[in-house]
Amino acid sequence: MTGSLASTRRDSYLDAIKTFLYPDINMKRIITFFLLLFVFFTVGCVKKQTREQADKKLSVLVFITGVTAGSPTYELMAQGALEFAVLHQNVNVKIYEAGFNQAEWEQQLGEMVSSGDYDIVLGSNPSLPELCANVGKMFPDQKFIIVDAQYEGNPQIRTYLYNQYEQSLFLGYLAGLVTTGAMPHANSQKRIGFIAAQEYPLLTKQIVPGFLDGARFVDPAIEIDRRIVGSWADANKAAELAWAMMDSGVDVFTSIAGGAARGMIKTAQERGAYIVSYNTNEYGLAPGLVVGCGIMEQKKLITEILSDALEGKIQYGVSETVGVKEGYLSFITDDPGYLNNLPADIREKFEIFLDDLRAGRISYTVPPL
Ligand code: RBF
Repeated sequence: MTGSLASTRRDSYLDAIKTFLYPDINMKRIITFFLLLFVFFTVGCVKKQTREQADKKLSVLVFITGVTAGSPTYELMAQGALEFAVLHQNVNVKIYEAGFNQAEWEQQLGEMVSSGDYDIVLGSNPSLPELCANVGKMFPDQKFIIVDAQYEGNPQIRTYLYNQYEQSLFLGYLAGLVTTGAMPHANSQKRIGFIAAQEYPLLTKQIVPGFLDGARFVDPAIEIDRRIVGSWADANKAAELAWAMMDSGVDVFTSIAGGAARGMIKTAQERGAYIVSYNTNEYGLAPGLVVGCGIMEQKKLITEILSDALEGKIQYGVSETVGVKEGYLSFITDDPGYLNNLPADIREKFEIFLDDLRAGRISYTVPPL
């Protein structure tokens, strides 16, 4: 009984397999019908997707407020946008360098925008939103997305501000450890140096104060010597300033000076002083002397912004602040320039501070802009 049941079941399986392998004419028609249906459906879906992607075009003007070379924030923005355009055929990117004459920037921006060729203008500079607001009055459909800036309430402008007070805190803390530490070029004075190209609110209210606050977490007696070059390109002037600062006891420098910073590096190499850098990996610029580099995830932010812009997901009129906790500002600890040139005790103290900062265990108030 059980045996005959099993053989009946086996026979029906065999029949099903035979029908599938050698279908009769009706079965063939049915299979062909479903196969064709499947093919039509798939082709339809792919075509719809391609049409949708082709519909989403984005034309971007990257407006460089200065020149790209020598300014990490601009280099990373331009690279990020160009790489995005390589990966997205429907995205068109034009890089425009406005040069160092700030008095001409607004007019240049107006001329570029007047062509009507660009869906968005992308820039990276704290002074840009005001110029965009002025130009935007004449071109009400133009949209502007500016990073490294804070501006709210204008429906044509979106901004993203890096919390540079936080980067200043940890770079200042490292400078404090260096100037008070036992290192070959460190002297007995507790004096750190800051060379800036020009005064502007982000620098004066957050970056320089953050650098000194960070150093004073190490030792409240540390003093800062801060000087202004008056140019983002004049390396000779920066070299002279650095020379005078070393005469007054500075043994560790930082700078926000674009290409002019090369002069400070030259002096540090000639006389022996240390450097900590903002925003990008500069260990190789003066091996043994550049002992710490922060990193700004500008490329990552630019890529995210362009993805959102392509999807039409940018919210205008608002500003967002991104910093250490959000993962947009950090420090490069895995470079030989850091690992080989700082004593282990300094690195240990510094990394504890970094961890504490990331975990919210350091208490500080970011000064308002
Ligand atoms: N940073 C640069 O690296 N290169 C520049 O040429 C440059 N020009 C600037 C011009 C103005 C008017 C302002 C306000 C800032 C400029 N910055 C420049 C600073 C830059 O936008 C940013 O604040 C710093 O790099 C700190 O992240």
